[in-house]
Amino acid sequence: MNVVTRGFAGRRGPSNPRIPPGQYLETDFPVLSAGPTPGVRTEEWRLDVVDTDGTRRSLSWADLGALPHEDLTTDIHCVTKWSKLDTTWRGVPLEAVLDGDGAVATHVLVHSYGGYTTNLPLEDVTGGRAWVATHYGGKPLTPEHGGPARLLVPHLYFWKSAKWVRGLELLTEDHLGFWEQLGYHALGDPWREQRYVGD
Ligand SMILES: Nc1nc2c(c(=O)[nH]1)N[C@H]1C(S)=C(S)[C@@H](COP(=O)(O)O)O[C@H]1N2
Ligand SMILES: [Mo]
Repeated sequence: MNVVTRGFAGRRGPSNPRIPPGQYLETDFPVLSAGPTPGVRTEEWRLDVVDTDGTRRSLSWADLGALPHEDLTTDIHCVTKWSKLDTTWRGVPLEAVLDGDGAVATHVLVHSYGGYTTNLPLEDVTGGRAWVATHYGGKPLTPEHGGPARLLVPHLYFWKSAKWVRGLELLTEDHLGFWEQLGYHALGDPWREQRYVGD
């Protein structure tokens, strides 16, 4: 029996256990971009992986397509407080993209077309927790949502899921990205409500 009244739910936040603290359920898919949408054609698209010793591999769209893809359904949580449940994606697990690179790395700074960056601990993008996503909802990613390819790290706030991914810089220390330099949390775990530095 559901004994949670409307008033109780209103004071204590959503009763859905899949909604992290302070978040509300969104059914649309809002677009949040800090700048204009860069138009990147797949023919020119590259993903550079730069290891801690400076060695660089550059993947083309065909290279990415040749890697094993996964279909996944997951919830996403934006720091502006919307959460969206059961979003469906197709992408390449980051481990397959790294292909053994980052053996001594602790962090990765993700670079996007347009200049956006975001930092992540390596352990948060390995172990089947991050993808280079090429499809959303069964269709190729639209440009406003990060097409042709974006990072997808659904267990962290969605600003970590860099759209228009361009490069992965492997590091032996944490270098803050775009929002992180402006005071957002270095990790950004929605379940611990790590929105800003000090949370
Ligand atoms: N390159 C890039 N990636 C980005 C952003 C951005 O401004 N530029 N915004 C981030 C933020 S704050 C969020 S909430 C999500 C939004 O993704 P969406 O527009 O597909 O909803 O993308 C993240 N990735
Ligand atoms: Mo966001």
